[in-house]
Formats: sequence, structure tokens, C-alpha cells
Amino acid sequence: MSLLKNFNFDKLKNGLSKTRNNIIGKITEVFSGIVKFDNSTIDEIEEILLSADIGSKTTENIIDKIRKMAIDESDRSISKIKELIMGELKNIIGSAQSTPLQIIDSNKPFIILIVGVNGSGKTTSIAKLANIFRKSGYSVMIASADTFRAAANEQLETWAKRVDVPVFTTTSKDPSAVVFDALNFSIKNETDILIIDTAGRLHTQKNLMEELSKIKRVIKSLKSNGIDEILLVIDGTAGQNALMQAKEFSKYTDLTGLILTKLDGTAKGGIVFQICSELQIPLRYIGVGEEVEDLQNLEPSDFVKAIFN
Ligand SMILES: Nc1nc2c(ncn2[C@@H]2O[C@H](COP(=O)(O)OP(=O)(O)OP(=O)(O)O)[C@@H](O)[C@H]2O)c(=O)[nH]1
Ligand SMILES: [Mg+2]
Repeated sequence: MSLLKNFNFDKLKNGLSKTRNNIIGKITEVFSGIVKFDNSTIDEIEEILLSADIGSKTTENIIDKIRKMAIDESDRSISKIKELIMGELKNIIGSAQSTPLQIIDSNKPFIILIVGVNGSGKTTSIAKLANIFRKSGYSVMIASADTFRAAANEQLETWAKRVDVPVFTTTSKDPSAVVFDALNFSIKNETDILIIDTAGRLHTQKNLMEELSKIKRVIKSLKSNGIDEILLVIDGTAGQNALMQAKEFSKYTDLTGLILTKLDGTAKGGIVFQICSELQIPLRYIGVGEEVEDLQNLEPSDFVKAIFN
């Protein structure tokens, strides 16, 4: 069994620049114009945390602590406040199950099904994942079960070429038929990991959700312990909606983890903390850019540092 990590602090920091400006940039502004630290200063900090999508419960907790701390005047410095906020936020990620993916090496192939709404970043994240796996020494195959869009195969192949991983495609319009063939091929070739790309869907689209169940059944017919991971890809720029999607999707599929993409495209990266505090589903990876290397693990203290330092 091995943990599959990919982490680069500079890339993370770079990817989180909008969120950083939105949080610590604004807090610094509040302190630079300060004449007297009073309740309105605390209100301003509250406003900033809320606007970054850190979430009302977490913000309330932090603000309560700041109020208690601010009674003692010597503690009203920006560095003390920063330290307090960072500590709280780090704990949130730390106590969530933000564990990276673990591959079980026996019983090949390890099967990962990728699901999510249209355009959330499924195909791109698959290529980034495949890159992490391949670099860890695993043989990987991607099955193109997005039979919905004509250009889906091509897009997947372009990405797969970049990371030097084969794509399994057929002319079938039935996603579960593609998966059946791809899994047979992977078993025969002793491929370590099979990742399945799917078409975008909403949890409310009954037929498309039934299609996922069919894929699962087909997999079970060939490999008795079935799918190993079902990862939901959610778009970080969708903020609260991403959180809602995860909540809804998890009612219909047994998700084992989340991938949160496009954190580089939003000033509301605080959504990570809301996801960690409100969901019981591990946030396995975060997308912080458009390059192959830009899918990272969520490391509590580094993630907080990338926003606050
Ligand atoms: N900036 C940025 N862009 C991203 C990230 N992840 C995905 N994207 C972009 O988001 C767009 C949609 O990504 P896809 O991977 O095609 O999304 P999808 O979920 O496969 O889309 P459908 O198959 O149409 O449902 C592409 O332009 C990607 O380059 C990220 O972490 N950062
Ligand atoms: Mg796609």
C-alpha cells in the first residue's frame, strides 16, 4: 500500500494568490489604517473571513476567540491575530480526513471512478492523477467512458499523451461497455491502476446516475471487490455550490473522496475549510493550476501558510 503525494509549496502559494490577497491582504489593510482596535476592527475581520467562504461556523469560532484575546491589549497585534486564525484553520484541515489516496497493490487493477458535473475538471484532474501515479512507478490506464460528447476522447487523449499514459477507447456509446472492455484489457495486461473518466452529470439526472450504478455492476462482474475509489470532482470557483454538490452527490453515490479544482481561479479558497469541517468525505487532492503538476495534496500547515505568509 502506498500513499500518493504530490506537493510543491511555491506552486501552492502561487495558486492561492487570489485567496491570499482576499484574506491576509485585506486583514493587513485593516491593521494599517488602524487608530484604535475596537469592536469595529473585529467586525471587519469577520467580514473578510466570511467573504472568503471560510464558513459561518468557523468564522464565528475564530471571532469569539479574537474577542477574548483582544481584552488584553498587548495581544491586539496583527501577528497575534494571524497566529490565532492560522491555528484554528490548521486544526480544521488536520482533524478532517484529508488523507491522500492510498493504492492497494494487491488485487490489480486498483479502480478509480471519476464523477462530477459538467466542466468541473474531471478530465484534466485524471491526467494530473495519472501523472502522479506513473511517477510513483505504477502502470496506469485511463478508460474513456464519456461517450456523451464527441470530442471527449480527443481531449482525454491529448492530456494523456502529455503524461505518457494510454487511453482505452472504443466506438461504443455505452459507458459500461467501454468500462467492461477496458477492465478486461487491464486485467489481462496486469495494469496497476485503471482510472475511469465519465461524462458530466448532476445528481438529479436519474438516467445518468443509473448509468453509474451500471458501471459499478459491470466492474463487479469482472472483479469481485469492485471499484476501489469513487472521486467526485468539484469546481472551487463555484464556492458554496461546490459544497452543495458534494453533499447532494454523496446521497446517491458512495463517494470515497473529493478533488477540489481551480483554487487558483478564485478568491474564495476558504471553501477548503468549509469542506473539511462540514463533510465527512476526505478531500484527497486540490487543483491549483492548469499544468500537469498542479494537483496537490492538502497539507494542513502548508496550506494555511500559503494563504497567510
Ligand atoms: N485554472 C485551473 N483550471 C482548471 C483546473 N482544473 C481544470 N481546469 C480547467 O477547467 C476546464 C474544464 O476542465 P475539464 O477537465 O475538461 O472538465 P470536465 O469535468 O472533464 O468537463 P466535461 O467532461 O465537459 O464534463 C478546462 O479548461 C481545464 O483546463 C485547475 O485546477 N485550475
Ligand atoms: Mg471531461
